[in-house]
Amino acid sequence: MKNNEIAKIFREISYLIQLAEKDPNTIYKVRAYDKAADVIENLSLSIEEIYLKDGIQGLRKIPSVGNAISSKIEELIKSNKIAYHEELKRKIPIRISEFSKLRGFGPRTMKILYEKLNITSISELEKAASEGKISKLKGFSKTKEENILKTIQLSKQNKRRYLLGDVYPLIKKIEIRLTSQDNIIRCVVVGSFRRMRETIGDIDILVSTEEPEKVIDFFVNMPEVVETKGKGRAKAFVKLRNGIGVDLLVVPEESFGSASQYFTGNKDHNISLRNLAISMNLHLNEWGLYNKGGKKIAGNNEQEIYEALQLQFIPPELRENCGEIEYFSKHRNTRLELIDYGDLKGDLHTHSEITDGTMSIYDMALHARKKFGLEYIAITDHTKSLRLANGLDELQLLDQINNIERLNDTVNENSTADTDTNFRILSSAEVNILKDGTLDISNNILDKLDIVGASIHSNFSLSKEIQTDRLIKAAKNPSVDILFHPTGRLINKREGYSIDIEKIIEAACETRTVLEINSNYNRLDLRDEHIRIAVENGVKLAINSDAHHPVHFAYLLFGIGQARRAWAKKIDIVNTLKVDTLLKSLK
Ligand code: DGT
Ligand code: CA
Ligand code: CA
Ligand code: ZN
Repeated sequence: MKNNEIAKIFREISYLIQLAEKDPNTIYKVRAYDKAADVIENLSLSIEEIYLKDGIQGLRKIPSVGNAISSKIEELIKSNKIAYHEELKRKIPIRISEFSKLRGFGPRTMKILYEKLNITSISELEKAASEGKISKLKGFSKTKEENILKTIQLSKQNKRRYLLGDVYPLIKKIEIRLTSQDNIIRCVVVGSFRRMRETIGDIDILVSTEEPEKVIDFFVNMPEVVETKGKGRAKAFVKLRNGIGVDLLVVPEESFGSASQYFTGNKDHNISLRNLAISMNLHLNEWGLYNKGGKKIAGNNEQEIYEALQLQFIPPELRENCGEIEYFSKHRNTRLELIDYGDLKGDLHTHSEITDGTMSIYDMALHARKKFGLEYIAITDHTKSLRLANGLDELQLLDQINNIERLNDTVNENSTADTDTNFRILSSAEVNILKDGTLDISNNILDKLDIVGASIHSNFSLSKEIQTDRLIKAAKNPSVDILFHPTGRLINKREGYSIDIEKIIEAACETRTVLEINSNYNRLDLRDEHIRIAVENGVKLAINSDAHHPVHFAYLLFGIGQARRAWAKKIDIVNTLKVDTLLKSLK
């Protein structure tokens, strides 16, 4: 029995106690089960293994696991159930696992619904709500009833999408683990992950092997797997601890290319590609590309499939059916010099501990250079009107310029002979754009900085017209080189302030202001369609991490993926330039 299954049962017990027992002392019991569930869920060692090795004594060494809990665990491992849990379930026949997926149905609400209306399942809840029975209960209203119906609808669609950056490390770990299996010939994570979409619905993994059964067995038994939803001879579908689903597809080696093409998608790209094949008297599916006589003419790798269809290889990020098939068939011999994952030489948006970052300027620089191979970073600490982040005033900013000048010597003194280029810390700031479009630091100070970024951190709800003018005014400011995270959106959390993005792109073009692609995976701002408009209008872009800690330089990967999806070329991105050329190219 896995840790999270044990934890789930303890949580159910806690929930049921709150429904069933009237004794006020039960609160301690409830807390004990909740705490144990938390600890067990986050334990890296397997509870079952601890028990098998050290028995009940071993269990008691786990924090928050005392005599009562440890004997419950023993009971669970030995008999696969806990008598107390079964007894509670008999008393209260509510389907807890259904309600735990719904927001707002804690034990207190459920107790009322159960006692007054005898509701035990979501379908009963839905029925009662649509018959108007819930709004009649004390403490409930018509609005509450409508919200219940809405919540049920949403949970039915179950459209949770995961942020790429939240699942990226986990997916890479699984990909590497599978790739290193002896009986797996090739492995690639396909689907939206390979296309570097900003959010991922589910993970799709493709492997080729001569031992499908063994590979599938290995896959469904990985430690991250909490539930096997389906298992066949050539596929498996599981759920991971964090809730995301994974499809595993197993193909013979000779179909690996066509299958990776098919399962990378997207669906519309596939349909267009298949139609192109048909127009050439060919047939394309996940097993291969076939001619009229049924003979397979390609399938081992993607390259040969695209070639046989008289196309250049189309990078996965571009496979969105947004003109890529037409483009790559017309331009078979010229390369689209897309921005690539190793192309960035610097990062123009980083924070230090002086404001809301967590490391010294020196450490940020050192990590950027040593761990991420960058040649320069701009320290863009916040300015004074952002008090929450200890924003710098004019004098502190001038101080920082001097400090950075000195640090530039230190950084390069300590460098080893194997680094031939000098590292450069640029003095900069993330200046606040005030409500009226002016900045909170005067231009004569800003002009002493190497580079200036400006962004909005307040007054998000102005009208579209005023908000647009506000940003345009900032772009027209001769001291402002870059507009940081231009729309202010947070994926899945916040729409961003309302602006006319085309007008802002126009203003950026006229004033030669750079627009940022903020690589923080919560932002990815600008978004792909806007980047594409910017690129088409000759506006330059900067792909920045907005790092508040050195590990955040890793976010640059997501910004690059975003830029590629939007067809941005290396020459469109200013921080692919060497630092001197970059500084000369700014307005
Ligand atoms: P997601 O999971 O919502 O983030 O997006 P995808 O693109 O990963 O979609 P998913 O997981 O449903 O399917 C993976 C790929 O398999 C998809 O990108 C294209 C291919 N595929 C799935 N269903 C179909 C289909 O009905 N027709 C075609 N041509 N391809 C499909
Ligand atoms: Ca998927
Ligand atoms: Ca899928
Ligand atoms: Zn920032």
